[in-house]
Amino acid sequence: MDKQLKELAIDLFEINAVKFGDFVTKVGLKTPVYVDLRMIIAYPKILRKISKILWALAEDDKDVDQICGVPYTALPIASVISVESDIPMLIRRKEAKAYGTKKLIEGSFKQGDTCVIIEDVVTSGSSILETVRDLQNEGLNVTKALVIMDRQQGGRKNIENSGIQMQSLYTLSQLMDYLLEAKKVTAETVQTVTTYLSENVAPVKTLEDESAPKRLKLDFAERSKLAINPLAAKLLNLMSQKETMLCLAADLTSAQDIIDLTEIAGPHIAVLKIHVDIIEDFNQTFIQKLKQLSEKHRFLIMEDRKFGDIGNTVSLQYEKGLYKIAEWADLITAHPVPGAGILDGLKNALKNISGDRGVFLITEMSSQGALTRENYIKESLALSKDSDLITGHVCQSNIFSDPGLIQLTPGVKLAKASDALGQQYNTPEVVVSAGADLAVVGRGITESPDKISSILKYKTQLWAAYKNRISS
Ligand code: 5BU
Repeated sequence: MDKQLKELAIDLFEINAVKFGDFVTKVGLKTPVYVDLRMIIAYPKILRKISKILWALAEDDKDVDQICGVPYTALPIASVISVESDIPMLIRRKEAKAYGTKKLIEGSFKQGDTCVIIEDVVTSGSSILETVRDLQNEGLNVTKALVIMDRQQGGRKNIENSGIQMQSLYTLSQLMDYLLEAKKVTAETVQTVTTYLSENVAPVKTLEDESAPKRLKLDFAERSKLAINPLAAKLLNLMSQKETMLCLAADLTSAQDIIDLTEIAGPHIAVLKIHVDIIEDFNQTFIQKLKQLSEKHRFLIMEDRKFGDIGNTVSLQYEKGLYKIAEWADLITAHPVPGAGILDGLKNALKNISGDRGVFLITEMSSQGALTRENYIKESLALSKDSDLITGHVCQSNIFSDPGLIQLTPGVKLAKASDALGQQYNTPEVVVSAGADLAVVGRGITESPDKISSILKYKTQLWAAYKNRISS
């Protein structure tokens, strides 16, 4: 396969299907590399070769009933695959016909038929997701997308988050490596493309219903009216009034250090997030001081406890013990892994608590190799639909559309980076365009020599990105 891919990479370069320079994509973004596979119909040998190699990716899938190419570039490729594999093909119209049958999907199929999608290039994945939505609406079971080029700009994640497997012949970086090895491009061009890829992430796309109110397009004040959980409503309101999306992760081990930092940060944050079990001199006076500061500066307190046990145990952990978290933490975090029982357990601990409380479900983690994927994400989102305790989800991308829930995204730093223990960072602009409503910043602030100026930097950059998100 590797040898074939190298040869094909050179073929594509030679026929000008991969071009380097200054281009503008169909959505108006600048790019130094343009992949345009439309002209392969002028090269039947290459068309046959690319179709054969692409279909080889699905060789283990014996039970494919239908193949669907995404118009237009992938249609000839899908046709060749269909003819060679003797599997029928479907075409999704871009618009339903105004006359005759008004069918969106052309071809012959029955409910439950499995269908593989064929696409040429994936950037945000939106074309595939639109195709999946229409096929699913017709009762087809879409399992997989076979793609020639993954531009590595977020499309794979968008597609996989919607429960569709994606396999690609090339990532853009692999293609660049092959072309460099064949001396078709210079190391400088490879570097330009690498830098471009690291700085340009496509917007997050989901399978959501286009007619639903758009979480990312509504402002926080509007959204507060749509929230079911009272703390989600309160939080969205205070974010709107204080003009902040900052959740400060005060991961310090001395109570006084946390208080000192909170005194500076209080007016500029929406949430103060702590890990109570790392504080070496924890005591109730510390909690009283925090509470006073939270009232004075109008922020909420989150204990990032990451509850994850059976209902009975989490109920005890939340209410009892040394920390008595339920008494003072407005918000907590919980893993959905035990199932719905965890929410019943947490609710049970609130029997004697008069104030409002909220839970952020940890639906997707920020660390490298996190196991929170596909079905897990789907199931976690489903849990939140049945509970008024849920304030939102901890996640990395726009995986839910309910405007009354809040997306809390950790792993935020002014420069894209990672730490030595698996944490992965994105910039404020990137996380907000990926759907973050609240951005968790820890060491980006706690390790800064000038804390107030970094607090203000994060606050203003996040807010500018949010303003841009709701207006664009
Ligand atoms: P940092 O210093 O900005 O890396 O701190 C991030 C904080 O967010 C830290 O308190 C983590 O425990 C927390 N966190 C996270 O980083 N990633 C996750 O997926 C979840 C929580 Br859930």
